[in-house]
Amino acid sequence: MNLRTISTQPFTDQKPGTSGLRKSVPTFQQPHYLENFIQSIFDSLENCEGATLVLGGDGRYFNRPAIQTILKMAAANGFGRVLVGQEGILSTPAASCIIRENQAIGGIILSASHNPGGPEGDFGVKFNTSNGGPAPEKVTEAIYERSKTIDRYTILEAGDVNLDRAASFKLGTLSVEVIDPVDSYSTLMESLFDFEKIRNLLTSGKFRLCMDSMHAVTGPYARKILEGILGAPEGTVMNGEPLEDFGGGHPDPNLVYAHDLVEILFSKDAPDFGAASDGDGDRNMVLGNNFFVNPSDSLAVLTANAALVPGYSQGLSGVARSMPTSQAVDRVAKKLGIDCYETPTGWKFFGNLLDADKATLCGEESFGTGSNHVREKDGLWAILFWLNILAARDQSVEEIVRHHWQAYGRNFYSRHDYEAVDKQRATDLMKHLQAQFSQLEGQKVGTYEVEYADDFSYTDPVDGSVSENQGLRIGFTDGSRIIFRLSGTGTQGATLRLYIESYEPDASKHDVDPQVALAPLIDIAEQLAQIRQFTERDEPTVIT
Ligand code: VG1
Ligand code: CO
Repeated sequence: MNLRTISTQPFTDQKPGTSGLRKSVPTFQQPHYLENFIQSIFDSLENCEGATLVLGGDGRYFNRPAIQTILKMAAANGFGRVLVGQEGILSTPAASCIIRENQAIGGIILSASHNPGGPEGDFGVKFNTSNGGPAPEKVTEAIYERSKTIDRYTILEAGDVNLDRAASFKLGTLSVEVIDPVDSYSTLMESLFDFEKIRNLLTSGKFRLCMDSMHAVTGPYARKILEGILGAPEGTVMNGEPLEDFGGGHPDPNLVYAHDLVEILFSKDAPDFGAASDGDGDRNMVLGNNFFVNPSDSLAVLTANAALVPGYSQGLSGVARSMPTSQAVDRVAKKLGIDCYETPTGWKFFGNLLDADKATLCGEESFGTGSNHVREKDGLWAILFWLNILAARDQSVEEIVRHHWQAYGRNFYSRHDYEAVDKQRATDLMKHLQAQFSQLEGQKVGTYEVEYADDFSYTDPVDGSVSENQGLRIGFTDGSRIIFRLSGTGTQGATLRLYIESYEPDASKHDVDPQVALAPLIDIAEQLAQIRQFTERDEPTVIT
């Protein structure tokens, strides 16, 4: 075996963000940059000797060379087996599923999720632990600490492994198994949902579905499950070929970046159901015929209808949502008599709740929903959940959501993103806002009265760990909220996220455009934070 130890110097910027280490491709292509981070992951593991590792990515530019490097490093670091997705493909939820099924020590997922790809785009490395979930903060901290002092890495000198077909190879003492990326995942989906009911719906001739995989990782998954197993007509999945640059788009399923799908669903002869997923397949956007489902509402609807889905018909142990996600699901939890947890942004905070069976369903306002079937949010899972509900209720998406609002009231909700603004100015905005907090409590702002103004801090109810500085929030006495956060996934400057929520029990007012319903709160946000002045922008980049 030709093992080589390469001496290296630390990079100072390998601190993982909300979801892994994300940097531009040229940053990752610097000599030793990827290797340093991978070795830091391996060094922070207790014992990788003989262990199983799962490896794959969303197919973006640099995915394949990175996989070859990681395989050779895994061989040199004593791993026993690496399960790698064919052609280097594994969606984030599928990787989570495979880690759990094979009692792997963890997995490395190569993705910058919704960030654009290509030679000048972004690349990313996420590490998931043996429960299948994103590494918790204590693990990412240990990796970061290691990256600051690393002075060598080990790698096997060997030829590249052929990733194009399912087969097994030896790299030194390491077994490399190239596996079908879809198989285990689709079996898991079949165990949760009523495939027969969904198949009947999709082949009835009365229901049309359109799925946009945005040239990202879910193409092969959606084609096999929706068109293959469930019988949807060929062509149901659009942009189903994973491309290294996602066809030049942002693989971000929202109203702005998934415009092809939005156009189809908001046309005259629109299909009944539209869905899109992101770069690595963990997010979902759901649309009805001329109708947008807000992700926070989606979580609430899934929770309220879970009894219709075989995998959840036994009841839910609890639900969890990230802090900025609307409180729509809280109302459902209350009615069901189950606990509802509020966590910081990022799926890693749901892991303990799921492992301890305190929550069954989880969700984030950023188009992320998932359950205890894996330890990641899961785009196709959410789409199948919706299809199962639609098949069981025989109503349109719009009818289901409107009934939901009638029963629970409507939580008007919107997120405004100001992307790639100047970092210093964004930090100054947050400081300027926070400086007002001590005087805000009890004060009247417009017609609203401030109940609390704070920096969100979370104590994990399972292991007691504390996560501070998770977003500035201003809560009003009527339950409305304004929240400010700086993104932890962007790679250019800073991205400011403003989240706005209000509650309307009166069904006759549920038709109002959220931007109109929330206008007074949006004005207050501007008044308090001087967004225009600090960001030097007249309007947000993306409004959801
Ligand atoms: C964003 C979302 C957050 C999500 C994270 C990772 O983080 O707001 O809800 O968990 O992306 O999702 P931030 O720090 O930019 O707000 V993914 O699909 O990019 O792995
Ligand atoms: Co993602």
